[in-house]
Amino acid sequence: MQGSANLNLMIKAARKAGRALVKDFREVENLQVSSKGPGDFVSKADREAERIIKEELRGARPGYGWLGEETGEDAGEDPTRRWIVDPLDGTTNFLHGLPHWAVSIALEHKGEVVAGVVFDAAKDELYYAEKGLGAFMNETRLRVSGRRQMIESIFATGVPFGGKSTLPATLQDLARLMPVCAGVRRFGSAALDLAYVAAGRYDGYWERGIQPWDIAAGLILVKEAGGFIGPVREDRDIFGSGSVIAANGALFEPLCKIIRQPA
Ligand code: 2AM
Ligand code: CA
Ligand code: CA
Ligand code: CA
Repeated sequence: MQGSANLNLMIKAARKAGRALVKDFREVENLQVSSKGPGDFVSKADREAERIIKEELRGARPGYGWLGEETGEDAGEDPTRRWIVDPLDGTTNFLHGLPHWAVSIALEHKGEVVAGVVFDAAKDELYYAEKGLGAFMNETRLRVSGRRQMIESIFATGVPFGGKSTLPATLQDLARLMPVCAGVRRFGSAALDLAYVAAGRYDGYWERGIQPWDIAAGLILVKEAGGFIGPVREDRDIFGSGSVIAANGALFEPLCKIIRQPA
């Protein structure tokens, strides 16, 4: 795919941060880890990766706004464009030596995500998409799965950690969904969950209690791979409600029906 200059810039930043993270991952015992709240960890690797990405992106596009997990929000001169960045999605996996984590970078224009990159550096899988140009993993065009039956399908979610208030609703979702599908996976990286839906590895994904940087890049991957996305509560938007449902076209409605059922 012949991506825009912005997409190429995002890919360059993701690869650079990914290289630094792979080095840290090999010597994970040396990282200074602190906790931002119950079960919510952050390390030198997260902060250094965000620094690298910010330097690349802001160096090239100084006017764009910024929303990053570790450095927060920062308005730019151009109020219509904003980077949304999670430098390391899956920190808990990373710190446990589990090779399932990613760099996530999205570009928003007038409130809509127009480009996204998710880089699984440990597996050298680079996922990227741009509005209207499709979604890719390395050189391969992505397409959501073609499964049509819930009972043949597997779904991913994130089960809230550390006493988050969304736990009871998620447990209820699981009690309703697990008997009628082929399985539910909980791997611990929202960005990769969405990338896997785009790649047709998972048939769908939903999660409650998430932040824009967890999912911004993954959302455009799913859309550009032909999938559907929406919020859990139909009267709210995805970022505002911090909830998302994503699936292929055939399974989106059946999945929504289960997740949107009132308590
Ligand atoms: P993070 O690694 O960037 O913090 C949604 O499940 C998100 O919650 C994950 O993508 C992850 O993003 C974040 N998260 C933070 N702490 C977590 C934990 N202990 N277990 C699982 N996810 C966690
Ligand atoms: Ca975090
Ligand atoms: Ca995250
Ligand atoms: Ca993170």
